[in-house]
Amino acid sequence: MTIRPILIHPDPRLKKLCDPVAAIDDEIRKLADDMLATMYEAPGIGLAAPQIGVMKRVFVMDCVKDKDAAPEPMVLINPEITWSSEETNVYEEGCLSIPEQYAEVTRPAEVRMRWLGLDGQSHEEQFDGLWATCAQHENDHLNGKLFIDYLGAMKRSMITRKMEKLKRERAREGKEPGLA
Ligand code: K2U
Ligand code: ZN
Repeated sequence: MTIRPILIHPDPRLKKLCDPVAAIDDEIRKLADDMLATMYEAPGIGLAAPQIGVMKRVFVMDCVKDKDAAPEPMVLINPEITWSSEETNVYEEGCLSIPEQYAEVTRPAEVRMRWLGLDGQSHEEQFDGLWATCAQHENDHLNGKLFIDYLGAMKRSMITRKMEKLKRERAREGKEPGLA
């Protein structure tokens, strides 16, 4: 597996609609493997393919919080939200593509999702708590939507300016080429 560089906002690839996966082949299996490795290394509890510059409808998540518990890596291919609760939850979200910026986002408290697994089978599961928040955050990435898109224009532009500054600094530090 390979740890892949994570794109930093603003980046046009983070705003694109991703393409459905046509077949579960070795390329997709390698992508999922690299995404899980990259997520755990970040560390994060979720990661979407466009965050490493791959415009495919795939995200991974593992929201197990107890570090002594066994990890529960999930790979969701061509995911769809088939139901979401009226009841909402507010969570202070972050994003690996918008480092060190956090803001409260209100989302449905529970969602039911259907997806294709690496096993080629269709899966359907209902998520609540942090799993529901993360699944919706990752699904948004596949549609070019970031958590800052739920904020007011002022706060969003302030965060975007901070990220542009961070990218300029990283470029000046001469980070080895290929790091996003
Ligand atoms: O998609 C991503 O950038 C990974 C996100 C997933 C996530 C965001 C908000 C709320 C839940 C999940 C995070 O950066 S992973 C880091 C993290 C870890 C614990 C709690 C919240 C965020
Ligand atoms: Zn994110």
